[in-house]
Amino acid sequence: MGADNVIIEKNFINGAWEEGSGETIAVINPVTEKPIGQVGEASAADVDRAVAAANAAFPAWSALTGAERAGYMRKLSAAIRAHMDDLVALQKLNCGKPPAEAEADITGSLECIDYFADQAEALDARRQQTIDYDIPGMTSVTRLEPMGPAGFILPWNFPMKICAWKLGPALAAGCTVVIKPSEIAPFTDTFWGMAAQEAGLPPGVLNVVNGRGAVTGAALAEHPDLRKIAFTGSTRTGKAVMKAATNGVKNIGLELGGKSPILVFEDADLDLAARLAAEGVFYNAGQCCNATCRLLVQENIKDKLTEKLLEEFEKVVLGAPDAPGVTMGPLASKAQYDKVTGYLDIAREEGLNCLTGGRPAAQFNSGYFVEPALYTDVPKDSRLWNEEIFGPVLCLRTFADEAEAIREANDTEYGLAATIVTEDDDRVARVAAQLDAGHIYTNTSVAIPPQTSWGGFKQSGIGRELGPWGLAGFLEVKTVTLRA
Ligand code: TXE
Repeated sequence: MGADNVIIEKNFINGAWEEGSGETIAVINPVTEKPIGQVGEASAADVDRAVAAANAAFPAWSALTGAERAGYMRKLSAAIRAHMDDLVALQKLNCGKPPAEAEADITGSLECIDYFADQAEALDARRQQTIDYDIPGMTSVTRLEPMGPAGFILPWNFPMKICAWKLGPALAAGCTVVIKPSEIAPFTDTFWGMAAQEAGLPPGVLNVVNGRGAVTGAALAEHPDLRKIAFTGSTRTGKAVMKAATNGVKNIGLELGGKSPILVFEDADLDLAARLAAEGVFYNAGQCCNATCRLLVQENIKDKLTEKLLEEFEKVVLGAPDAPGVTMGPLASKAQYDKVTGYLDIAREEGLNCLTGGRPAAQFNSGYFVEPALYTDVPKDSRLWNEEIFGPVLCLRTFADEAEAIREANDTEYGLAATIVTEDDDRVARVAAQLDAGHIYTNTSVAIPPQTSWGGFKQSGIGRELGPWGLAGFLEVKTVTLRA
């Protein structure tokens, strides 16, 4: 593996690399629109063997102490560190991310594995705890046990980091895993197999199966011998995965779409507000589940904020990852480009008020580039206001007062994140308490430290990743009640 012109990725099953027995899938560079490599698709039979390997490795892996597993996990992150340059290069090539964004996906995954290595060590002390109650003749202790072999179905927007959000807690808890990377961005996630080899992980603890969702993903989601499926992707596919996971009554973690509001109140620092709204929808070309794509502004500051926003839009430099001064890359795939430009067409049909952008970028000979767009006074029933676009598209509406701001922010089937911009701490407390979202940011950018929680209300998902909640997502609670 490496950032060569033609990359051929295999599947990593039971500690060995093998060709997939399914079709060959081309992987495309979103800047050139040309293939940069291929993966051999894992068939249902290949998935079967990967799941069998994860099951065979489970008893010994789960019997290790947390500290022993932490030792392996630190070697895993050392392997990533040792290949940092290659991984950043792959990320740029496969996802079109500018250098800082490409690097952030890799360093974010390292930080997450290191954090959960600490959690694995800490788990030894709290694996068994006495329950505090007073019933004569009875006493109880709880034991935390690993759930069992787990399957991950992964997206393409932050491939390594989102895998680490699942892999860290799973390995820390004592679970073995089968990873299915996105077929759009499979290279850096296939690297986990190489990292496992370098870290000396026992065969079968970490397996990687490449392929399309309908083939490899579906085989994993419905496999009866997995105990958990952790999925990040669209709400539509999440529902299909949830249905498939009823086979074997698997535990599920779903991190799905978002349509996250940013609420700017009249007392806000408007330079900060404009920067946060723009940054939150420009990062990764808007392909973030927590993109600040629904801007709610108090009506008396709308004009001033719009002026400042336009200045932020003018600063954007679109281009290939290594072109000078680039701040925004292309969309990751043809499918995503078609989806986003489709919404720009819908905006024209709906007659939306477009202040800038709203069309594909004309200055490139190839690549999935889209000019960032700002729409104002977007009607409440507009599809652009209600549906996840996953591109650099910012929609703005105004509100009269705090109650209306909260009502409008919550008026969505999603509930992943929300941002509040105000200088009033009492307002922060009041509004944060009433917003239906899994992570609320106030006067800050939408970073996701591994110590915090990640996951959504409503149709943004089920369960929480990261922090102690992420670890709990891979643990079963067993209570042992004894005669005292
Ligand atoms: O997602 P899918 P896509 C959203 C975003 C984006 C849209 C579509 O709005 O525009 O989803 O992206 C696998 N059984 N997000 O089509 O289909 C697939 O192979 C099992 C939000 O890429 O959800 C891939 O590995 N697996 C998001 C994974 O599911 C299946 C990140 C995600 O693909 C499957 C990405 C099936 N039937 C997209 N069908 C976020 N929350 O950050 C597909 N897959």
